[in-house]
Amino acid sequence: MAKKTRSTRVADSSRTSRGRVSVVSALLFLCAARLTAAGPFAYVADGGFGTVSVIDIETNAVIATISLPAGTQPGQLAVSPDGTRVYVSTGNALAVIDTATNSVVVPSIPVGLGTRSVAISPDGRFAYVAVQFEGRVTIVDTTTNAVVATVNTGGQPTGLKMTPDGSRVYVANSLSGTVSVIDAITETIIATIPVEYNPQDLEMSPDGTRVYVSNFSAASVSVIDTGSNMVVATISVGFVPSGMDTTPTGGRLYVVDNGSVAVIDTATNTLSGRVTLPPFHTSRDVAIAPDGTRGYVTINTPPRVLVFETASNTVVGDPILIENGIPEGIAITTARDRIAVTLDIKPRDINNSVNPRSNGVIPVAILTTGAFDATAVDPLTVRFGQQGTPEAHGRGHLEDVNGDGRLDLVLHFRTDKSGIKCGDGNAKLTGATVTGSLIEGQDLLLTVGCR
Ligand SMILES: [Ca+2]
Ligand SMILES: [Ca+2]
Ligand SMILES: [Ca+2]
Repeated sequence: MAKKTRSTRVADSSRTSRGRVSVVSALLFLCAARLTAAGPFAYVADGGFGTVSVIDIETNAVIATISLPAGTQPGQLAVSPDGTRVYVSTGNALAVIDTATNSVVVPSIPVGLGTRSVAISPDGRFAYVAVQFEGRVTIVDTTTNAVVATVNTGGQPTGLKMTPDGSRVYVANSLSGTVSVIDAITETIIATIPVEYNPQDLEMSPDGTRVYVSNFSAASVSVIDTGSNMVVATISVGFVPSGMDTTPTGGRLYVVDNGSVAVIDTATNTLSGRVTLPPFHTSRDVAIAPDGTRGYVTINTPPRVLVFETASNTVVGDPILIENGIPEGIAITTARDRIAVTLDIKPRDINNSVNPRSNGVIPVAILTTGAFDATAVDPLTVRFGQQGTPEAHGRGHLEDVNGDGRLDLVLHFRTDKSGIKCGDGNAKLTGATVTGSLIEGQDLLLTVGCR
């Protein structure tokens, strides 16, 4: 938050030109550094235990389980357009997760009773939350994390999406069987469109020309033309349709219904296939990977995420288990680049010897090179070792550890929390810069004192 409140106005011209030089050199750093991809990751809200599970969709492994404040019931979530934040609706509040560290940065922004879908404006400035039992949409300023406006829709709003140009918000009202269209500038309702019984989720085509509404009690999907704000098609699907997602190009719409995921061809607005789920699996929501090749379905009972192939419409691989959970909403981030940084475990020790049984700390330096400025790293974001332990003192210090005249960042990590075991040959570090660029690095080590 500190970086958002920091003033960026620069008065005198000498400082302006210096600012330009540093921007240019920062760009040179980025161009010269090697990049590796991070993600994409699926974030799954677990309504049972108040957690959000993070799945690396390259490997389908659960890489983190994030605990939200006690008593919260995570339901739906949305990723910010830049991929740095996930907003989770938790029952009566909104929580914010930092995707660089997979930690909760804002535990609770109270917005009202019965929070459902969340949408983030294309510029990342505002979060829109459907608040079912208050009959309204609450608008949160993401820089101050404060409620700035509410728009009364009535009719128990559940699903909600914003147009890609950020001009309008479409809201499905479950009780009144309508969709409200909110003008984002005036924050007023400019149209109310009747759909069928009990609309739940609301999706938008990537180009913003179509809105899809799953009518839970009518076993149908309504298609709205956003140019005319009229229903242009109603498509029959299975019983109790709920969560939906489109392919990245918008060619297909996936609708979770009773025992399957219905596949709709959006050019003809017809049912073109089905992904059959195993028996007695209660599905809730679906998200399509950014490359469009796979879909991820959350299953309430038994608690898991199933993966299907969009080419064959069949479930593939093993289920991803969400231990003891009740998976609800799912959202997938796009892949982000990680800058490869140079590490020196135990500066001045050429052997990098580590005793895994030690109760002490391991010093690790992130080196400043021609390609990377280590002083730009935010020490609080850094995690080290197999277990991803944070910096032992919550800060780092700057020191030129290799005598090349450039300041390096020195951090300390508790050996017993690092997860380094006898026989390990290297250790990894991840983190982010103060401007949100992801970093990753590793160095060799030699375990000692193991006999
Ligand atoms: Ca959806
Ligand atoms: Ca060393
Ligand atoms: Ca140095």
